[in-house]
Amino acid sequence: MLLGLLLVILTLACCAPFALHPAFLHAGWFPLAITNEALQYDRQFGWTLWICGVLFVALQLLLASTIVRRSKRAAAIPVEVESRLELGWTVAAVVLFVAIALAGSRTWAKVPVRDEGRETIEVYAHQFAWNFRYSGPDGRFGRTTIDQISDSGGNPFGIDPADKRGADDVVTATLRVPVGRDVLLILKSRDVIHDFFVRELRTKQDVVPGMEIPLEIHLDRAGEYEIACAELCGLGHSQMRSLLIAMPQEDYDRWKRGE
Ligand SMILES: [Cu+2]
Repeated sequence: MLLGLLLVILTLACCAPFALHPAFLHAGWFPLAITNEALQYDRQFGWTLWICGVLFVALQLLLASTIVRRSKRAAAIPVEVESRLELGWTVAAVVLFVAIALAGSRTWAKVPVRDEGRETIEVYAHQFAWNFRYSGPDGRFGRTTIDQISDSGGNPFGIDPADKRGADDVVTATLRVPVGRDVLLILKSRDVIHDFFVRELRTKQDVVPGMEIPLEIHLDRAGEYEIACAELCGLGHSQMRSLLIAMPQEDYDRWKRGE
């Protein structure tokens, strides 16, 4: 009897932090979602949380009521295995969780990849900073070499001065992107594994040395958002932050021209 009561109290205590949170019902406990994909991830997260929450409460209450009912009987009753019931809920659980997983992977696969009119920006991570490179008016990136890399000399990418295509490349410590346009980020690391994380995008992407990892984003809302490194990458990891500045296309063009 006491065990049943304890189970009910524990179940309610587990639900209380969610139910009592003032923003719970309208998912206002999340940071702003600034892309369509982010909204879809939130929706998926909400569904998963609700389904698991309702099942959790229902099953705990069922367990508690079974314990209470059995405790009222004087003698122990032998347990009969109802194989059809067992099979039923096992199959139901499998179907439910496979459906949740499929819905999640569909959301993930919907992230668009298009080529035309896309702005490509290189993201170069190193201990413990982010750098960003944009092609200039010629629309092409210049060649880079490791021996040209110089943080103090203002050339963190190692742009080779011998390559004319790189003369107009723009390098910054904050990431500026045009609003309303597809942006392809090419993520690279100079040393160890870092992770590009913007919570408003709901996206984390590892940045692995020796690889060029594409990440496409599309922002419809101007604003400034924090970029954090989400991979423990060394002593200065906590300071490895930058800013994502989403700006209207005209402002972006003007900024790129240096006006
Ligand atoms: Cu890092």
